[in-house]
Amino acid sequence: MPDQTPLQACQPTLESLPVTADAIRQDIKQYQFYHLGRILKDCPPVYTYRALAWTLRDRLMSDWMNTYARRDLPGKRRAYYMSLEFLIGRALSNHVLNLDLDKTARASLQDFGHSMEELVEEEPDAGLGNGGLGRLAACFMDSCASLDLPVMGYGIHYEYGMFRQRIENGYQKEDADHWLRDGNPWEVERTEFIQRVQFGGRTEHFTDKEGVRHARWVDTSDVLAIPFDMPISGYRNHAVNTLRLWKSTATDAFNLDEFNAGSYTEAVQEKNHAEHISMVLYPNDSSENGKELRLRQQYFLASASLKDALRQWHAAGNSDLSKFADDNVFQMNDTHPTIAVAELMRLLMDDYRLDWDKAWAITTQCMAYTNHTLLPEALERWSVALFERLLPRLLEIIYEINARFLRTVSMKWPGDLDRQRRMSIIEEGGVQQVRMAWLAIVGSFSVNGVAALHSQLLRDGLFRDFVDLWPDKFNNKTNGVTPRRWVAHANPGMSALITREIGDGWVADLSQLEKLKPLAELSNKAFHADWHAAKRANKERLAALVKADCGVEFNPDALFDVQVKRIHEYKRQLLNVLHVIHLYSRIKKGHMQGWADRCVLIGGKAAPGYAMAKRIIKLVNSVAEVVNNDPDVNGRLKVAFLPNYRVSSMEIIAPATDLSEQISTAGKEASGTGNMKFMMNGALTIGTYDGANIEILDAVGEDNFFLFGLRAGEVDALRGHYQPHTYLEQDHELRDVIDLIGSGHFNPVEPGIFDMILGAILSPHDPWMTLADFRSYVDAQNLVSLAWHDKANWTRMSILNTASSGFFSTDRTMAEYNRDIWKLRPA
Ligand code: 26W
Repeated sequence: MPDQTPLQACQPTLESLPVTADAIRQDIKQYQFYHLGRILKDCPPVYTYRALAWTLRDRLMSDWMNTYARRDLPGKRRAYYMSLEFLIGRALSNHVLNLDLDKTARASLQDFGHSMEELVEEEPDAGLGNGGLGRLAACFMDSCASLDLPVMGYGIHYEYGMFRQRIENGYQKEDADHWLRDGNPWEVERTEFIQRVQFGGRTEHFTDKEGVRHARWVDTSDVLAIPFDMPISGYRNHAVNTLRLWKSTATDAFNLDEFNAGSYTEAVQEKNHAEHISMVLYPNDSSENGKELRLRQQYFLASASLKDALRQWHAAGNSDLSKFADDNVFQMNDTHPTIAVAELMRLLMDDYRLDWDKAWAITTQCMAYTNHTLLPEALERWSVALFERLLPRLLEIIYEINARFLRTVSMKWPGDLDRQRRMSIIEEGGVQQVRMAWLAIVGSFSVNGVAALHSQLLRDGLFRDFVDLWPDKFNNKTNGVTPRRWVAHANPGMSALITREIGDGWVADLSQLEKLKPLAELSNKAFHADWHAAKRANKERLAALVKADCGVEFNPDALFDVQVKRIHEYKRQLLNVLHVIHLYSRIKKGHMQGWADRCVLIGGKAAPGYAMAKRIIKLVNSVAEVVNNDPDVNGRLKVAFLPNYRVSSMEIIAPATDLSEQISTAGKEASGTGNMKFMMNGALTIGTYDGANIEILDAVGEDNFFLFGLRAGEVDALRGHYQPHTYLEQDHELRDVIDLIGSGHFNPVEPGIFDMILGAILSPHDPWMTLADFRSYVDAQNLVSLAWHDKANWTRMSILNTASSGFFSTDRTMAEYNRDIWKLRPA
């Protein structure tokens, strides 16, 4: 409820509804009967879920309004988190936790014949994101609310979220995720704040009465952006922030000519076209595909959000635009929304008639950019021709930004044409392209990476020229995850245990987990036993899920070895599979010295167009099929591929994991955040010196972490003379693994299907250098198995991992963004 106008009509502080079990029960009944038209008896659980969701949303409403009433004052500074992705997952239990209503809500459900657990399962995941970047945005929103920071999220109200993954004959199949089919009980549609977004058309330049030159964008095809607000509750602090998601729709003005000519359906088609913009999330998380609709989405988000932020700022009683940057900051989640730089310039100049210098000063004082990847194929570039057609006025502005910027460059480095070419926002060459990362850097006052190594590599590599020019713009903000969802909610058993020992202050201040350190000592037998029992119960819960979804039996006493994340060559699920095959071949040969029984779980989605990633999934499933059914294995090794990995599955997986696989090629994983979820839940990590693994290693100490593999510098140094065959020659265990795949042992009825995988890892051009790390990985895995045998010491290391994970709370991350970039005052 972020606007003053409706609030002024009501009293300054709105009363909240009663939160007794009776009152809640009464409201659920009310919604179920009077609103949904379902009688109590035999009501399908989905309706009871919806009635409960509305009942709880009602309990958030007064805090939601009051949060904005407190903040909606002139001169109050705010941040806006702009992201094409918010991977929220489910909201019900999150709000229940934040409102401290778990016991009450359970008690209120007696009459309905459904348990809380059943109702929770009725909520579809809000899968409005691909992976790490989208989930990070959701964790950030949670922490901002819990810190009572005035931050609003801006995103897209996708009708279809991340596709659902099915496995058929070992292959990934995609189904549409129509998560909004039955409506979304949490959201509030706010048609009073609709914005109009322009596309196409042409620009006109003219001189006003005072003789000043201006531009206007005319003959455009417009679409409307309707905001849907999702409440983001803070942890027990009565703060409720807003995630505002824009849905596209046609303007009401139908094409009347066509209408009158009897072409009703053609006129309606326009509506269809407009609605496409927010129809579906693009399922690529590492390579841009240059699709026009994607650029439309990006501009749609940027334009609607900036107009809305300007509207809010005016509504709060402000008018002097020279103060706009004092009151507003926009954090851009990767380059996806960075057309916002040019759009804010356009709004300030064309709509508010500011001159270039004033508009540029404002823009560059309120834009901030976060980079999430170093992979060159993920760097967004848009063809100038496409820009010209879709956003002609924005292209003009980008050209002007670039011309002025290149003048700065040439003043600093006169005659250095090569540098100018490298730094130009417009890439010349066959097809001219707009480099969105360069636009973001030039237009922002802050540029950050997401882990210490990542930020360093950006400084030394990709962004080097810009660091030479503006060293103070660049900073690091190591990622985190929210401990509310990822520990308090996902791991109630361990949470109760921690609270019993150190009180519940850790939920809002994760650094307090440090207090567990003394309890890790081996002498604390009782605590150790309870810790182990909590983990064991979580493993049973995961084993049930694996049984149900994969048909594979996991023994909760075995080591649970887990890798879940998007499937990508740089993340090296292949290295994991090579190790699994190696374990299998050890069993076949009877080499059982130091053996530990393992259950290996792999899960993740492959981008639908990424053939190699899809083949890797097939390999995992084929290996699983053979290993799980070979009588020689006899249950000592189990392998499963968990279909449709998503936020709600991670809530079961992380608490049950013993060993977290973080095995990317060094220098390629910007940060990783799954690594943090596992650590918080007491898993040990086997990992490369990459991304936030390095900071995890620092925090927990090298004795409690299984480090292996080349460092980023070594990977770089090896490029150009990488010789995978030398590893084969030196390592007969590696040879056995490769031979086993090559022999067709895992694909007797589909000959040749894994040739492309062997071709990739045996190539001297393999950018991920999988074979270079095989030996050191297997050695580290052998140490894992040895460590697993010493149960007491494993539990000690597990406790130490949780106890050392405080730094990885997004509360800390957000506090750093706020201290260094946003500079907001908690309300
Ligand atoms: C344009 C296609 C596209 C879409 C998404 C390219 C790149 C992306 C993202 C940047 C991919 C992503 O999710 N990156 C991940 O961001 C996480 C949060 O910072 C990091 O923890 C991961 O290491 C990083 O891969």
